[in-house]
Amino acid sequence: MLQLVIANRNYSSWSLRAWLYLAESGIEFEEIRIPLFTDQWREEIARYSPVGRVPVLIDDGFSIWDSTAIIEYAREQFPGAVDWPEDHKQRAHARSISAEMHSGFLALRDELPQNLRARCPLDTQSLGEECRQQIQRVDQIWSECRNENRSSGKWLFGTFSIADVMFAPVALRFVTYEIAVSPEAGEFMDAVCGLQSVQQWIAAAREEKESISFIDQRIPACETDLTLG
Ligand SMILES: N[C@@H](CCC(=O)N[C@@H](CS)C(=O)NCC(=O)O)C(=O)O
Repeated sequence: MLQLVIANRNYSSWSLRAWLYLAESGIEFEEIRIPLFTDQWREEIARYSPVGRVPVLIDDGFSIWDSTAIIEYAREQFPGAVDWPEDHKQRAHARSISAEMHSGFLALRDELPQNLRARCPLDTQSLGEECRQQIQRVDQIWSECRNENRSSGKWLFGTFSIADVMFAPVALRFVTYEIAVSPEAGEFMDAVCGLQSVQQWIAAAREEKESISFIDQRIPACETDLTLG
C-alpha cells in the first residue's frame, strides 16, 4: 500500500495538500507522521526524503517528494483521481494559479503560518505591505474563479480540482487569522471548511500534543533555518 509521510497536521500545510489530494481521490494509503523540528526530525525525515521535507509519498519503497510531484504521480497512477479541469483553457488557468501558489505568496506564508487549532484575529494593517498585497491577490484569484464558474459548482472551477487542493490550506490560514475577504472569495473558504476530509484533518490536528513556539508566536520562519510554507 502507498505510504504518505506527513508532519504535524496542525502546522504542515504541504502535508495537508498531499493528504487532501489522496483522501479526496479515494486512494488508500498509510500515514507515517513525523512531528516537525523535534530532536529526531532531521534524522527521521532523511530516511524518506533527500530534501528533508514533507510530504513524501512512498510507493513500494520508491519515494516521490514535493506536493506537486506527489499529486501528479497519483493522478497518473489512479484513473478517476481528482484532476485538473477538463476544458483546456480552464486547465491552463488552474495550473497557472496553482503554480503561482506553489512558488509564491512567501510573505503570506511567513506572516500567516498554518496553525489550525489557533484563533488569532489579526488587523491586516499590522501585516507587512507585501503580505497585504498577497492577501488581495489571493482574494482576486478566488473571486475571479468563483464569478466565472459559479454555475457549475462551489469550487474554484466548479467541480473539485487540483487547484482547490492547492488553495485549501490558504483558506484555513484566513480562518485562523480571521482575514476579511470578498463575498466571492468567502464562498471558496466556506466550501473548504465544509469538506468532510478537511474537518477530519482539523479534528486530528486538535488532538496533537506538540507545539512549535516560533509558529505559535508568529515569529517569521525566514528568521529561522526552517521552511514551513
Ligand atoms: N515545495 C515543497 C515544500 C515542502 C515543505 O517546505 N515542507 C515543510 C513542512 S510544511 C518542511 O518539511 N519543512 C522542514 C524543514 O524546513 O526542515 C512541497 O510542495 O512539498
